[in-house]
Amino acid sequence: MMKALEGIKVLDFTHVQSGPTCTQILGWFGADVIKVERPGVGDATRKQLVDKLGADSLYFTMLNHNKRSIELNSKNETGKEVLTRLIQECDVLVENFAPGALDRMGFGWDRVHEINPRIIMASIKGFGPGKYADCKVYENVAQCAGGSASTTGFLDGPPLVTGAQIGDSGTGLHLCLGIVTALFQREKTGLGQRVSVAMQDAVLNLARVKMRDQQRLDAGPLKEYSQFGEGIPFGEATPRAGNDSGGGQPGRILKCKGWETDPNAYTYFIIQAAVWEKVCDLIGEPDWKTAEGFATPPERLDKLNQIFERIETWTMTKSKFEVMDLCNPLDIPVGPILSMKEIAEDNGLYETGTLVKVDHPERGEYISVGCPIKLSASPVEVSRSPLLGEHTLEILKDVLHYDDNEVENIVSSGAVGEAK
Ligand code: CAO
Repeated sequence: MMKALEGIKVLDFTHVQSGPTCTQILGWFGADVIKVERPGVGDATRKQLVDKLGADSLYFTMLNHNKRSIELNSKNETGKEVLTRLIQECDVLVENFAPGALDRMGFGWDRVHEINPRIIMASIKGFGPGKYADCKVYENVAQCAGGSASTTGFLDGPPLVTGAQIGDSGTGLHLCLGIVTALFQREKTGLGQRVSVAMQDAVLNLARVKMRDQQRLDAGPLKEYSQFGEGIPFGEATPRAGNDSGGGQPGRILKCKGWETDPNAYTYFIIQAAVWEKVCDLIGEPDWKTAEGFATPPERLDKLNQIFERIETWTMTKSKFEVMDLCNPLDIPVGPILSMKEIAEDNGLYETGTLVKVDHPERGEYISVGCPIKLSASPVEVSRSPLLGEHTLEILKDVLHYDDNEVENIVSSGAVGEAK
């Protein structure tokens, strides 16, 4: 079956996590993603967090499926010529170098646009224009600068970063949307354009509800935060909300049977107004359905600790899966806290392609996360990440149409390392 982005060629000048997540999605949707890597070195993640000596790390393999790799020194004169030819051939250039690196290479936007006016050039930087524009930025820096860390964690503890890579993968997703939107616009104008996403901006976009709460503070305390029920005054900024729900429906993480020994024997439990009566019956507090101070959502806001403590005495008698089985038929929203081990063992996720098993020549079979976006007419087949320079010759010949003589000259110039 045809793939949505079939025929689109991507010059993938990305490294580490933020850029590679973006180009990996483009590859899953059918684009021909050509990853350009420094000869002999490649993407730094190939050799980071190594678990199998000599093999590309899971860090690299899980971020670089469905790509081809060419080794190319973009600072070598012949390498620059090859890169120019790649820019001519490709529809999209994606990069997440440090600010200014591409200009120093001689391939800033003006030059790239001049070489190929149809190309879309997509960039990730840590910050947008302004006083921090020149900073190099990694995941946790973005989580802090985008407002996520200051609003994550418990009120009496320090700011916390989250395990979900909202700075890197979150920004990659934003960039991906920008690229396909620019491709769509190119259909009408025939012209490429620049797409830029700053990691700070992407995190802030994902933390949008916390900016909502910042402004609501002017109108008084945030009553759905447990802090309100505990009588703790609010300060000037959106506070950390522990495990309180970010929406209008109060929720908490509650202990389940086995919590004393299992760090993940917990459930998330939401007391949605629409199912309050069912919650009361389930936990054995039928009087709360009509009792003064409990019957309506606003009345309950200053009693959330009492209410959730009572619900927890019930959840502690059940496993997190029993809680799910009992609450789901009643439409009470709950969610077991699943460990990565439990997720890795969930057959249903393999059936949908959300988890996949991939074979790799250096490391054997490993589990990867497949494409979370499902298109009914563009099925995703996850293929393994390329070895460093695995497709150098193939790309020089088949994509860039160099003849054998020219390829020999390019190889002997040192521009592509030891071509494979
Ligand atoms: N041939 C020759 N040189 C190459 C090359 C190639 N194929 N690929 C990269 N290089 C060079 C670059 O041109 C750069 O050289 P200069 O410093 O002389 O300009 C050099 O390699 C290093 O590139 P870099 O500065 O991007 O890499 P770094 O490891 O020092 O920094 C990072 C990494 C991620 C902090 C930085 O790239 C950055 O801030 N990127 C934008 C934000 C981002 O994406 N962060 C997410 C990272 S994941 O947490």
